[in-house]
Amino acid sequence: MSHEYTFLDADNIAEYLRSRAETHDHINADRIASIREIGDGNLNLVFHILDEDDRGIILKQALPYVRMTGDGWPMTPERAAREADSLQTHHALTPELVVDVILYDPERYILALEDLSDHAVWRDALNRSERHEDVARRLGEYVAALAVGTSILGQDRQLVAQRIAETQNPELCTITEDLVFTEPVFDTGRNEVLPENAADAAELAADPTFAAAMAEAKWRFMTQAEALIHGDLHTGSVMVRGAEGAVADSVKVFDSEFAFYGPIAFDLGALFANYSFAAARATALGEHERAAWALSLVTETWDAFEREFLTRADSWYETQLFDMAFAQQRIERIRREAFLFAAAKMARRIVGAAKVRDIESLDPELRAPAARSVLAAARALAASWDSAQNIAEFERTVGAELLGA
Ligand code: SR1
Ligand code: MG
Repeated sequence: MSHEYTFLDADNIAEYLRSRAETHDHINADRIASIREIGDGNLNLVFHILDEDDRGIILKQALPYVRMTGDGWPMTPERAAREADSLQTHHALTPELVVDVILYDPERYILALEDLSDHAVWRDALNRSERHEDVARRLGEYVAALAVGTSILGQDRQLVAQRIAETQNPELCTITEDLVFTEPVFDTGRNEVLPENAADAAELAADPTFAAAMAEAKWRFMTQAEALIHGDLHTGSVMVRGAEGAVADSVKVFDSEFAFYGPIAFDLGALFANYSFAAARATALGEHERAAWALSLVTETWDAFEREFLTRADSWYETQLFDMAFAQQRIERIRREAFLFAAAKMARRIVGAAKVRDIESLDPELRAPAARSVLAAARALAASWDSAQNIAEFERTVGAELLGA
């Protein structure tokens, strides 16, 4: 495959920074002290650069293929433009909760981002059995800010129509449609599980209730252009800073290259699924109190989302037909859909191509039962999402499978 732009590497980064005036207040390109490639996601190159005065910057570059698999899986680098646009839009709505974009270079698909190296990726912290409090609440408020601030609830419909057109992201959405909804049911050759979980994966794929739920989830994902959502809001897309066991003193969302106008509940479902992985891991490690804490994050995020959404409903764009009763109805539908999307997200990370370290880094004798419990929880949610009456039902349904004896 031929690539028409130069990839960043340790030998050309100083020259790149010198050529980009926007970065000069953040780093001295003539006094670089270190360059580290820190990308651990599935798609991109990511570098952390420090100068001799300890000032830092992040450079992130989209490759024209999926990094996870190499150039056998081409992928548009235009996703970097989607990421820059969504980060800037979301940052304007909740500046304290979204990483700051210093520059976007559309010719080389490079984002320069504020240095968050004093933060930890939340998934990594969770996997070290650390607790950072109040992160889940802030993420609920973040989702509500996007839900109102980028939709017809908070903006003029002409502007929203224009934004829907500008933020189309079909190639990245197709990844989600395939990996998250279709492939857990219909393996195209990318699925993989431990031999001990082969029967669990087969039962999932043969479960007609699960398949019908995935059809419903995929349809809603593809048709409900509600708000400019993050699109991949797992615990690896969140950075936290602060002492273990204490309230986080900073929370930053990043990595929104999957952003598009989609269902508000998709971001909530992603968070709920990832809290569930943390709970399954804690149970596997015998950390039962921590497992219950991880699952309780679902209610913490939901309550904050609901509170913030309803607060914003008081003064949103149209309050005649879209009154408080309407807002309450939306809330109920979003809650149910979040259960549905969580079911999809839980199953895909167990059987599908891109997995999570919460489960993968467990020893096989712990991993197989943990994976089995997550699949059982996904199936239970898929069977009950449409009749769930309150958020406590998530913890009850999923807890029955994940929290063990
Ligand atoms: C080919 S990309 C695989 C996955 O990585 C991202 O984090 C998304 O979740 C995507 O589905
Ligand atoms: Mg990502």
